[in-house]
Amino acid sequence: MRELDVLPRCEAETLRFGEIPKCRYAGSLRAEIAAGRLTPQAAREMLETMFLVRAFESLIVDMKNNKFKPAPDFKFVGATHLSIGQEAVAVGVMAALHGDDYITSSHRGHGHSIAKGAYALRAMDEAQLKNFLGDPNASGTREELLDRAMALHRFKTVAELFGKEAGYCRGRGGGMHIADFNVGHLGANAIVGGSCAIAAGAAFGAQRLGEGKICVGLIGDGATNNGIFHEACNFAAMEQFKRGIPLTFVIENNQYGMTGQQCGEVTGVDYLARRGAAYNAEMMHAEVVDGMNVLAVWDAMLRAAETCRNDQGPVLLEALCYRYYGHSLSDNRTTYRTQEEEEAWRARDPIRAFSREILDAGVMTEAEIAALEQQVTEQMRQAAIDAAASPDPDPAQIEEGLFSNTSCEEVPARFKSPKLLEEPRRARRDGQGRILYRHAVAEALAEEMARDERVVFYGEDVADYGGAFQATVGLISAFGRERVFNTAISEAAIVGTAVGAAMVGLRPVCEIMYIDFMGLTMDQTGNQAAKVRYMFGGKALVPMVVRTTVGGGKGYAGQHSQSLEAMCTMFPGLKVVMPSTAYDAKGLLKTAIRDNDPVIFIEHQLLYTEKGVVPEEEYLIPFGQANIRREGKDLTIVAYSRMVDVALAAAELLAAEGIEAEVIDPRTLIPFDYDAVTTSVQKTGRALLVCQAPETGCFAEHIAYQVQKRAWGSLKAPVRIVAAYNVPPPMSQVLEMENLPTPEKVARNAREILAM
Ligand SMILES: Cc1ncc(C[n+]2csc(CCOP(=O)(O)OP(=O)(O)O)c2C)c(N)n1
Ligand SMILES: [Mg+2]
Repeated sequence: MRELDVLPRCEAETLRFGEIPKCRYAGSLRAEIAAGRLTPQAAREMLETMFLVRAFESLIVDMKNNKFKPAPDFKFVGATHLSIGQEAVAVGVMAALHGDDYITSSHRGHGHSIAKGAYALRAMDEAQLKNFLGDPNASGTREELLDRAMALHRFKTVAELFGKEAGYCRGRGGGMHIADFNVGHLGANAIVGGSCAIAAGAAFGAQRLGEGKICVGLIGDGATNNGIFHEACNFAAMEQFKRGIPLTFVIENNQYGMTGQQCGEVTGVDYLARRGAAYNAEMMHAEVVDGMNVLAVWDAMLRAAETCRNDQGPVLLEALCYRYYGHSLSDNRTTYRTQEEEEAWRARDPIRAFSREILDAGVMTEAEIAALEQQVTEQMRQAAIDAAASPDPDPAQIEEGLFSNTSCEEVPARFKSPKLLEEPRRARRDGQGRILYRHAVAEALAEEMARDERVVFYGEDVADYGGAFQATVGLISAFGRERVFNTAISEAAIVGTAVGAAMVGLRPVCEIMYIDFMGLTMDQTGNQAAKVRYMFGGKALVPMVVRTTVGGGKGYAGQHSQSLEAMCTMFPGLKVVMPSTAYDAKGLLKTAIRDNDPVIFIEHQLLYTEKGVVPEEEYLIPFGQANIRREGKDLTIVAYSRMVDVALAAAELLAAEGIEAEVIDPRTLIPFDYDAVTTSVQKTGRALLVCQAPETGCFAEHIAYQVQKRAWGSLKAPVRIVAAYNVPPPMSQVLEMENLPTPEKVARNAREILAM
């Protein structure tokens, strides 16, 4: 039972909101140096980093205009989302962070990546710099090592822009999807808003892992209108988190989405910081900052970071800034904004403004500033020349890095002995050693949570209630609300936060009540969970599990009865599991939780109350190993999840007629045990595939193709699929039964292909 009662509270009153500070920073470099908050060296580094960002992006402009060619026959391809004009935001934020804090970034993220890398390197000791250089025996002073590391950082950044093997993501991501996990950069995201829940999950994960790190989610003004932003803000501000999540969203408000104007057109608010009022009584400590002033951004971010480190987050900063160029270089920006507007912002140019501060504070002379700019420009050009000459990725390695194919064999000592409120419950075995499928699910979770403190479990109604299907009853009493908690009805945030939390080292298991609701998560599932490893160069581990369920047969109709597993199998990078028995459910779920890759674990609602023998001793079932449920020589029936029972019943009917069907349950769809199916079809010569999804686009179509590819010479008849009709699941019992495969239907199809 929860600690808090919800009593009636209907007395008359006026709800009030607090104040949101706007552009309150009144400092100067001279004053910051005098106060000891900044050193002259730190100021030089701020200027140098802004020059670096601008030099990198000016290079892109020059390459696009053919004013600069890093190699004689070089042709620049790829996105050109430039942040020229916005450098103070990237640099002010990164200058205020610790080297190992996390960030997420956007499609306009060159500046974030360059500045994050530069500041992380500056914070590294000699051993860390040598590690970054990939040369443990590197010689030289720390200054020399840092110079070399900065040169490598520039090179790896440009190499990624060019899609080269030496780039940060081995040319799999490019400039729009750049990440460097070595320095806490969890990735730029070309899905507008796509990173919001990842940032919230990373902050949540970092807090739970107790490493003192925070996460900054850098997003555009346009991203704040996307649902995932709101879900992520709500997730981060949930009151049940007794400690505030160490998350700061920095909205880089450059006034436009692509061309849609934040103020006066596509939102109803003058300042996006106002949105903080929607999420908690602290209004997420919202603040509007002058994003053209690097010191103002740095000051606000320092305070935000402190708030986060004191467990008082989340924080919402809106930095007002301006994108000098169009959305990309193919947008000449003349149709939607005036020259006067551009000039007014350019007059507040962040680099020129900070150069004036530097002069005024006596940190550098005008000549020194000019020389620094010149030096940085030349360094960038040299990086481009070197990158252009470096090798492309090897086409033979195109598949490399998709999965880590590793699992957690040994739990680090720190997480080995979780604090338990009580011993996790074991289901009572019946006389034959059987328990319910749903109890097998709960046992797997309980065992893995007791094994490894990094395993947390959350979703809608999973805590006190134990989930819509009662599959997780009892977990909260054993593990407490720190590790088992309800979320809001925010499917996208449930999956997205799991991605972020997994990327920083937690091992989240989350629940999406019905697979029908996976549609609401598809960006987080297909564009994020599935891609963060491969797209970022095969480096991330994403040890997360999404548990979800399929139904059918209960009269729940179109939006609660679909079999959408093919919606998950179509994204390379996800493993997809569909257990058909209690034994498999337990062994496979335990494997899924230990797996270091993202797993979509699909349970069947009608199997929850089916019993199966489940040993009390620990066991795991490896992925990619089919189970031959019945041997036979006449035809091969492949079925998964509840359809295995249908196939077995069909095999019984056929056996009565003297037909021996072999029934294979692949158990995991990705990876799929092609060998088991191929070997069987080579023996029987006939393949019948059963699934309860509509025929068009179902996973059985993929199996059919693979059977034909691998066992063509053995086939005596066309491969046949028994699937649902191409209609949404109807409610009427008569129609629903007609729609679903039955033993009779499977047996009839078997007879037909045997007659061919
Ligand atoms: C979900 C999604 N919708 C649309 C796009 C196309 N698109 C790319 S950038 C962009 C504008 C984003 O605006 P904002 O968040 O303010 O970032 P900015 O480009 O201004 O940095 C749009 C619409 C996309 N990439 N992703
Ligand atoms: Mg914008």
